[in-house]
Amino acid sequence: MDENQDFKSGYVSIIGAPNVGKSTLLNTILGQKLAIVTPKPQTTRNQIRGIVTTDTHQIIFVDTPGLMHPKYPLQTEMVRAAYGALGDADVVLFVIDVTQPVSEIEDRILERLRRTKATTMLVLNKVDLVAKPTLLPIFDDYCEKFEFVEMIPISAKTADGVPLLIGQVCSYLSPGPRYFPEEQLSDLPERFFIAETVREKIMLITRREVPYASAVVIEEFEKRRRQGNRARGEDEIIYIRAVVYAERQTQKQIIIGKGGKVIKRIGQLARADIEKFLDARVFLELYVSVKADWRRDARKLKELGGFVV
Ligand SMILES: Nc1nc2c(ncn2[C@@H]2O[C@H](COP(=O)(O)OP(=O)(O)OP(=O)(O)O)[C@@H](O)[C@H]2O)c(=O)[nH]1
Ligand SMILES: [Mg+2]
Repeated sequence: MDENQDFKSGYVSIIGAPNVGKSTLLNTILGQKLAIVTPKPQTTRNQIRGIVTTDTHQIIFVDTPGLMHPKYPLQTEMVRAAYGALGDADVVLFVIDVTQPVSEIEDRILERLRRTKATTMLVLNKVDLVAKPTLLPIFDDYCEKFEFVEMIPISAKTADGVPLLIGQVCSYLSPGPRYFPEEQLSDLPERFFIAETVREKIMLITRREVPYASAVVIEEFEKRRRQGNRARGEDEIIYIRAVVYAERQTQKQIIIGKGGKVIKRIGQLARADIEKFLDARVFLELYVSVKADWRRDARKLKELGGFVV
């Protein structure tokens, strides 16, 4: 805990419709990839906290699943995780995609925001894709709808406007303690990020229902020394065994691919990212298994653990 009276801290929740760029924004703010990002909606399934600490402040940014009308229990949990992030928030960043028209779900989110006490900012994302004048009617529209303390155009992808956004967030924080040690980037375990990295590659490579029917569980995560070279630190390798769950046998076959081609590619891509993330050499073993209709089954959702808060 920091005793300094000038030190400020707080929780900042990032919420919005699916695919608007919430996870990209979290990663850009942190300067490191923490949350997975794909062009497909409903990529994020739980709250992901990323911590920024400086000499003067500590901000805990909370990325959340994109809000939608839930159709099955996994989605119900996702919506709960997203709205759950409003409870503790000192500041809420309501993110919209300026290339998309306002959706019905966004009006619903605004209704919900009216009932919270948090200071709310509108973040107009993806401005790299549009000409500046197209933003004016969007500002006008949202001005009428809600009393945002700030409306900030950004590109989470290019980082344009992001330093300004962080500065604005800081100006609304109150004096508070340093909740986490200064070098800590997240309160989630490494295993979570490893599972998410594998899931990202599945989401990127597979199509239709398969990305949504996949879950990843890390069964083993162990540091091992390679035999014969015990003296040298670089001979340490991290052994990871992960299981990919599909809902059906046909999906399992798609994830494995002909002669194991697809799962091999998923493994190669994931391993490269995991090695970067852990800054270590990694041996990644992937298995594919079926857990019938796990998205619709509360008990199975719990069993798969780790991906719902
Ligand atoms: N051009 C452009 N693309 C962006 C920007 N921000 C995000 N994207 C892209 O938008 C897509 C969705 O980004 P995500 O960060 O996964 O969006 P999200 O809001 O976290 O999505 P969910 O987790 O599904 O709710 C990805 O293809 C990103 O690369 C931006 O500022 N500019
Ligand atoms: Mg996301």
